[in-house]
Amino acid sequence: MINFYMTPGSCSTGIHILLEELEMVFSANLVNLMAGDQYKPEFIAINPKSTIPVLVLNDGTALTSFQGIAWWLATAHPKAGLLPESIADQAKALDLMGYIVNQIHGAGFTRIFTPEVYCQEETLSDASKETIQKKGEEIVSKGFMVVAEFLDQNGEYLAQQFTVVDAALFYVEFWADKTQMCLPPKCKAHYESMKQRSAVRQVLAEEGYRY
Ligand SMILES: N[C@@H](CCC(=O)N[C@@H](CS)C(=O)NCC(=O)O)C(=O)O
Repeated sequence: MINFYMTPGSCSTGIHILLEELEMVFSANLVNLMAGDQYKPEFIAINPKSTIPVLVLNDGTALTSFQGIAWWLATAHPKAGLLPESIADQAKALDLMGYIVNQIHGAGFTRIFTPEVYCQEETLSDASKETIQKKGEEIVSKGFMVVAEFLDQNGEYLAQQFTVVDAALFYVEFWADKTQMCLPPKCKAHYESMKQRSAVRQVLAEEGYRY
């Protein structure tokens, strides 16, 4: 049985969506990041990076990054078309997914959610917190503007069809929604269209969100 380590409403939501899109059978393991489950020895034994998402395959291989898992899911299930067809288009898709995961999430939202990580002060002052979060908001806003250029007016998909990159874009759009940030119109359209997909609706319901 494939084991999926996840936290509701986090970046693992994007992988959860891909698992449901593929109608995969898997065991879901909740990791409570707020409680520090990611630093417990039993989790470190699976992923020494102390991050989710993690997908442990049937042979025991642990995949420990959004991009690695998304690539494995798409490549192991070629008929599902979760990556574009040509190698050049696949490379472009991975390029964009890297930008979403590393820049919009890693550099942007991380500053907004955990400003203390970016501060040397023992106790984070309100002013420092605000400065770090403002920088995070700038990174996120620019990131969405860049990504919006890859969407058409309907904002349906980033490539010709639904791919793993749409799941990555969805989780950062979801965070923008939750933090009341403005999305460019094409990203907003993409977000709304993603919420119509049955796999997305199922995942949001399972993770405790109502739409
Ligand atoms: N670049 C990583 C990002 C993973 C990541 O930052 N996950 C966050 C949750 S959204 C996490 O596990 N944070 C726990 C921590 O940093 O303590 C990936 O591709 O999976």
